[in-house]
Amino acid sequence: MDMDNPDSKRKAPRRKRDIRVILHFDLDCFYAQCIENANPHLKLVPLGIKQKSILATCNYVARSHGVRKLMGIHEAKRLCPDLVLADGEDLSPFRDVSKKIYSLLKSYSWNGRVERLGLDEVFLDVTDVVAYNLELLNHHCLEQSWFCLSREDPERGFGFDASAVAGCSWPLDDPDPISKDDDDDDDDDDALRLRLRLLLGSHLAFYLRQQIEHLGYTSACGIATNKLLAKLAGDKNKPQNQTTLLSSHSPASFLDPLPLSKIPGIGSKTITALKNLLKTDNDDNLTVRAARTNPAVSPAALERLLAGGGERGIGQRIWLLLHGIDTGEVKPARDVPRQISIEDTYRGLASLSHIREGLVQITASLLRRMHVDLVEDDSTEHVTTSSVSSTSSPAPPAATTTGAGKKGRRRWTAQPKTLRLTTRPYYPPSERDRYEYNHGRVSKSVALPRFVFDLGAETEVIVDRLVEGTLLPLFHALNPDSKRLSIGLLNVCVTNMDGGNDGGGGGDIVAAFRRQKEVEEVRAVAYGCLSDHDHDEEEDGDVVEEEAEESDMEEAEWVEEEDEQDGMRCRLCGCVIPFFAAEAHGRWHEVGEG
Ligand code: TTP
Ligand code: MG
Repeated sequence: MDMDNPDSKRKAPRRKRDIRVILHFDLDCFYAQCIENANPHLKLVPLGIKQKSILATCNYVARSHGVRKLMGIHEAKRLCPDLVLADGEDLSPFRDVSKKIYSLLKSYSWNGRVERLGLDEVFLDVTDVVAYNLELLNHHCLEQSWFCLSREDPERGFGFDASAVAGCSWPLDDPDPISKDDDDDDDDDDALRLRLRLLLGSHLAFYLRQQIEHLGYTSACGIATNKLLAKLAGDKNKPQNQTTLLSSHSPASFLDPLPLSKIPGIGSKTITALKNLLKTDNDDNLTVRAARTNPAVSPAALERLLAGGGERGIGQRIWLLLHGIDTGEVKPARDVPRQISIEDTYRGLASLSHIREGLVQITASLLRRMHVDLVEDDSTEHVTTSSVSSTSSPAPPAATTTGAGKKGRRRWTAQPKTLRLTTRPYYPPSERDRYEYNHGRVSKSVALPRFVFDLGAETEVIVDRLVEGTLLPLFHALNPDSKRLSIGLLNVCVTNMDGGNDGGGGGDIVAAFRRQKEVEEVRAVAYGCLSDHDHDEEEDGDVVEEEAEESDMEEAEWVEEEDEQDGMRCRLCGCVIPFFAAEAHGRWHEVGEG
């Protein structure tokens, strides 16, 4: 592109037509549905799922009373005095359901491109399934079509009416895609085929939502040609519905009315920069259209504004997002999480014995979680064969029980290499206004000791050894002044999986949230300076990384909104979250890869 030519800077991006069909599933009021299924009598009453003093979510009966996700309990009770509260602190049941639904969707994928986002969202790239079925369509009898779910078994599938889209579509008044005139040119033929693909995608989505319902869960779904549009389309008709974004219209016209903050991948830094450029303070009203059509906004201008942080090409990336273009692939299904992290918050732990107690509890949960997620029965005894696909790392060594062996042979499917401890001081409510949420949050990472992988050892023994030998020394390194302790958060995380398939890939709207540059900027804002701990590396000897692998972090990163006294914007998803809800929201991101 000619950066100096003003015309070239403002041209709408030219692109090859995206012919993919991407589905984005989002479970309705997920935690609430999990609790309702365990207690069916709660289905008809307003239900809120409580985490500390906020609602992680609430069912749609409660929403009809004005109760909302992330609302303070006090406010929710005021709006709906009959609200029934259920505890949502233990995430295990939600994880279990999440895994079931993910596995179900994965079982329908031919190309293995099935990507989770959080606990209740899944992207599926079904381009191949749809292309196969497009060839099978009998255009003379569309109403009685058959959708094949297996290339091998033609009888595995479902009947459907291919003369109409399943569920809602956008725009509503789209003409029947197959009633176009025969004298259309090639471009129109392509457009027609793409619309048919999306129509087929809508029927597959409908069928899959029914399968999820057989497990007891309702969902929303968006069907479009890329991840960005599929996610946003799904939001159009929630709950219990789906929306297909038909491709005959420019994606920009679909995005135009949305506030910029709704666009995944456009974070608060970009919005602030755009506000400055457009000389407006009101970011609530800053729509995609306002940004896209303003003559001052161009890829080159965006690059100049935003590239200071070192990310080259960011101007073009944002420009494409404003036009609804997202080339990010749906990542191949991962059998292991990227990291496992457990944390708890406290009202100022001041003594080492309490800190030890906290670390023991967290580490025990972490170990339990590792055993659930990373250990499998090895009935085949082909212990050298990894069940996890990995191109870069060798398979982890198989581990077997050396004890009584009652549980049979078990093995690690992946082994994390790094252990990270994070702490944050406690600030009493009276002081909270003075500090950012993450003020004082510090982390330190070391190699995860190998004894953790001994499947024959008693859990308590491993936990004690890890706490005494590794975590407490890390804690002291992070908090050298043991006489003035007041700890508000402890987080223990294992990451850097050996044998895991981390999906890789950049240039993706999800990956965009995690760019190292942004994380570093946030840290600079949040902590001021981290260099206090830089020299610890030598002193500790076994410390291998300082603030290691931040680009890997799944944790929510916060930016306090300068103009927003009662909230802060999460850098991962762009949502403005009230201060009191920030912790739960952060935790929600942290379990996202679980
Ligand atoms: P969402 O999909 O955002 O919410 P939801 O499924 O409850 O409701 P919706 O029908 O609007 O999709 O998040 C999924 C679950 O993640 C939600 O049930 C609770 C949890 N969660 C948190 O714990 N903290 C958060 O900040 C958010 C946004 C969600
Ligand atoms: Mg949901």
